[in-house]
Amino acid sequence: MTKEPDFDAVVIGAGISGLYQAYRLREMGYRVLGVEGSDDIGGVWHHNRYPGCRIDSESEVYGYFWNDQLMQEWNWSERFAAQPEVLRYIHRAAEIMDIRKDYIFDAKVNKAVFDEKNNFYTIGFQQPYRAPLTARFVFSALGPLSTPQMPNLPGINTFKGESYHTANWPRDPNGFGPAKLDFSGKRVGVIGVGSTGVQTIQEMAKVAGHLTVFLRDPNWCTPLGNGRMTQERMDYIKSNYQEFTAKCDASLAGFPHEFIQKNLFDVPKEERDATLEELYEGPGFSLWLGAYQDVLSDPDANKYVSEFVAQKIRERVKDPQTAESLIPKDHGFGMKRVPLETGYYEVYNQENVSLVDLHATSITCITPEGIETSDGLHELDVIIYATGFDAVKGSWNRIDIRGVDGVALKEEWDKGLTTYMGMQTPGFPNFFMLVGPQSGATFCNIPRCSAMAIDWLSDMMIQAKEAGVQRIEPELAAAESFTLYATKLQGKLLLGQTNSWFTGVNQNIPGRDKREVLLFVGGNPRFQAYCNDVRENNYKGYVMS
Ligand code: N01
Repeated sequence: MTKEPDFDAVVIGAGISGLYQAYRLREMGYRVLGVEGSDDIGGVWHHNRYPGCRIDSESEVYGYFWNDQLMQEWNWSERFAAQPEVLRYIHRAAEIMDIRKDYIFDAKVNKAVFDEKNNFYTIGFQQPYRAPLTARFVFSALGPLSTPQMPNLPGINTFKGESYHTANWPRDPNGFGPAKLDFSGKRVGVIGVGSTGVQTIQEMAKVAGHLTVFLRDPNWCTPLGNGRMTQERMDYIKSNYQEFTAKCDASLAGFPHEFIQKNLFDVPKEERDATLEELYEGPGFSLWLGAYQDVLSDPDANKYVSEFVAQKIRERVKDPQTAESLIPKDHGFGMKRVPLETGYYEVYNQENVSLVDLHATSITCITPEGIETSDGLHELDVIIYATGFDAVKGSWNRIDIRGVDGVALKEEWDKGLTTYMGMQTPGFPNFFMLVGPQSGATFCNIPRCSAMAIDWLSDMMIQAKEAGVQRIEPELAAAESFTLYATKLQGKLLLGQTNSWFTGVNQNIPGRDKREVLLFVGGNPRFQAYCNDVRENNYKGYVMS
């Protein structure tokens, strides 16, 4: 005699993906419960409230394309929306889906154990007052960039001033944005120059008495091209959503940029330089995802574009030594996520800003007074850690997830990551990942690509419901074949040969010094084609019972 679970499905996470997945399951007639560790919806947009936080995607393509009502009623105020507006958008979407009532909050999952006899998971919570519950299917929408990572520095807890990690920024208790903290006149230090650090530095330079940027490996940053969204533009977008959707779907990473279908050196120098100039000034990822088709795969083409951007940095930063410190030496353009900026390089020309090149002098420790490097102490009132995340696998690794025979997911992944379309790992029946390792949505405009993955999973769940399926699991051979495909595709791009969160390397986490295939970088069209082929062939590679 088997037991019935408390719920047909549990969705972990109330970010953009989790909310939509919970909504789809409920609309399909599943008894679903959403569980969220935090006190409200919004995921990364709820937590990342640092000053300057905004999307690097064009506002109109960052959203729930499937929700016509929302698409028609929402008016973005900027071409690249700031965090409070994005969070407001998510709140409005939740209202339209009427999804809050299906969630519990302050419910941080710390355990999910598969019960083979009953084909369900027992889910435990960090909060001792929350009793464990059971669910047939688990949809984990944990987010690939949602577990903040502090640096491994001695004395980090001794600092007597204010310190913040950007992903745990204090909130405005009465609004959607950051708490109103006053940095004026203060000595502020920022560690980290990824997308977050760049956005933070730009804002801090405007208000701090003195800003010191602690820079290890610089990134190739290009202009964001932000501006007010005009009503005419918004009207145009609303009447042409289909066109925008189609353009994103056909692109590598779900953005409205397309690679030029020519190799860089096949174009005369004058023309190619003019094109690069135009793309550099273009909005968003114009240069990263819209340049010549071989820039991210051919070392010479990549070198040419890298030199082009290096020259821009030299032109924009007055002090030649500072400019050289800001030019990446360890990777070419586009091999890591390109941060988008607005006046970032000019910040280093300001009197109140100084740069500490950690290749010349390294941080030895944090003291009560500030940050000490091998050159001496930098006295500070505030330290901002823009030091990123335990990316992609991190949020899953923090939950004790057990599959068949009590095997731990983390241990399986430590041996080598194998997934079927980034949605499941063999040996963990009924446990699905949204925007997880090797998912096409992770190297993509996440709202758009995660919705596609959720729609795909939902089709499978409709069929499973009709057939009374209680157990869904990928075959090992199918998962190995998919992972091999993802590995081959990563091998074709130069970013596969670079250490970054894309490839799972994190200097702050012991043992994370080897590259792995964490993302599906073959592009959204290839990923969709793969998933559709599986669906059209009666979910080949799956065992359902
Ligand atoms: O994190 P990161 P992030 N000493 O890992 C430095 C998304 N995002 O939060 O490179 C000194 O990129 C580290 O230095 P190094 C976006 O996908 C999106 O900026 O290891 N430095 C690096 O500079 C992005 O890619 C938006 O040498 C230390 C930085 O910290 C992803 O989030 C906006 C250090 C970490 O950079 C992650 O971005 C913002 C140490 N001990 C972010 N430890 C949107 O627009 C770490 N660093 C949607």
